[in-house]
Amino acid sequence: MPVFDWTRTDLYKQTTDGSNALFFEKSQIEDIDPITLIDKISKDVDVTMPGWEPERLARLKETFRQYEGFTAEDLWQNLQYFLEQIIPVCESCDIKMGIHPDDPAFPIFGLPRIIINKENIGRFLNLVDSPYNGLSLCTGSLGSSNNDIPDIIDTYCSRIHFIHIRNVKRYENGDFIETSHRACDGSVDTVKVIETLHRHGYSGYVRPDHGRHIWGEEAWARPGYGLYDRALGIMYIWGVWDSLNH
Ligand SMILES: [Mn+2]
Repeated sequence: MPVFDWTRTDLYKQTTDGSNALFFEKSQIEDIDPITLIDKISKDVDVTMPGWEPERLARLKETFRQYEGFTAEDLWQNLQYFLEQIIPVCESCDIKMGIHPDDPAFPIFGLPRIIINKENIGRFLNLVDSPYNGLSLCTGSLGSSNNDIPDIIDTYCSRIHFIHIRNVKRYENGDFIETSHRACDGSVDTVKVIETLHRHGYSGYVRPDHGRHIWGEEAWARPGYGLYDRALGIMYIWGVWDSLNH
C-alpha cells in the first residue's frame, strides 16, 4: 500500500445496535486532500494507529512527492525486484511470506494499489512461483470491493499461509463499514469462506482480525480492535468450523 496503510474516514462510526466501527465514506476521500483527512482523523484519537505513526505522518507530503507519476506497473516492478531478492532467502530459512491485500482494495488519492482482486493476486503469486511467496488473505480488505472471496480462496488456498476472517458491509455508493463476523451482517459470506478453507483442509493460521467496539470499550480500545468483538468473532469461526467437523 503506497504511502498509506489502511484508510478509513471515521474511526468511531455509531451503528444502530449501539456499537461503533471503522467506516469508509467514499465521497469524503474523493473530496478531500489526504493531509487534511489525516489531520482530521488524528484529532479523534490519541493512540498511535498501525500505519499512522506520527513520524510517518510528519513526512507525508514528502512521501507523496516521491510517488508522483508512479503507476501500477511501477509497483509491480518493485514488487518483483523485492520478491526475487527475498524469496530464495525465505526458502533457505523455511519462512513463508504472506502479502496482505490493500485496504481498501482500490486506488485512493490517485495512488495505485495492486493487491486488490483475484486476477492481481494470481499475477502476484506468479511473480515468484514458490510456495514461500504466499498470502495473508484478508476477507475484510478484499471485501471492501466486489470480490468473490470464497472463489479466491478456492483458487489459491495452497498459497494462503495466514487468513484474516472478518466482515464488512458494502453500500452501493462505495461506502463500507466493518461489521460483526456473521455472514448475514455484512457483504462477505464468512460461512462460505470457512467452508472453503475446511474443504481444502486448511491448517494455517487464522485471526478474527478486527472488531467493533461494543459494551463501551471505545473508551480504551484501539479503533478497529475491539477485544470483545474479536473474541466473539473467534467463537463464530470456531462454531462454523466445528459444525463442519460434525
Ligand atoms: Mn487484515
